[in-house]
Amino acid sequence: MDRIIIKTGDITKEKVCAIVNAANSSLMGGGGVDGAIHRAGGPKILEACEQVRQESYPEGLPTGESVATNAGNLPSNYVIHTVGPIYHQCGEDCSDLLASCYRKSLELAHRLGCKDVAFPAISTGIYGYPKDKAAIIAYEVVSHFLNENKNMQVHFVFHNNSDRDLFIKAIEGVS
Ligand code: AR6
Repeated sequence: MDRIIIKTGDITKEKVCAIVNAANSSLMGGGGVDGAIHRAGGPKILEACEQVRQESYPEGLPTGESVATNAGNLPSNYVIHTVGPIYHQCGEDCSDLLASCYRKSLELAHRLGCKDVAFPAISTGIYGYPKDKAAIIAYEVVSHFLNENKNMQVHFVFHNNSDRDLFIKAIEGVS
């Protein structure tokens, strides 16, 4: 689909309306893409996350949910924080939870008036989700959403070419 862009790069540099962060339920930052977003975006994002925690999610953001904050110094307008499943903890429920991360982030971006959204490969780093399985879920949810929302565009941003190529190979059978 031509409204899906698959590329290699650093998601913090994406000039889109919203970038998605593979966060953890504390929303207080971490390693991987989460660390990169907070480092590049500066303290305003963390302040907004603290406010979200206090006002809406004192126990933490549940897995599969998404919230939006400002994007601090980043070129995007919003950061949408979502909590992917930890693969070895969720068994059969993992795929639904990962699908929920993509779907709820897209719905939130749409409500914010965004026409383009960039995703990292949620849960495929520290949270251990097999990259090929995660690719198919991500692609299916995004394609379905874009079919219903013709004015939107999605960027899948991979940290390196081998992850990008693995994604392209994994979705060959479903695209
Ligand atoms: N741009 C694009 N992709 C990136 C970037 C970047 N700058 N940096 C890393 N990736 P991970 P998770 C890729 O571990 O598995 C954090 O500590 C990376 O290569 O960031 O959902 C959170 O606080 C991988 O393919 O997220 C949580 O505790 C993908 O992003 C936990 O990690 C996701 O890897 C979340 O783990």
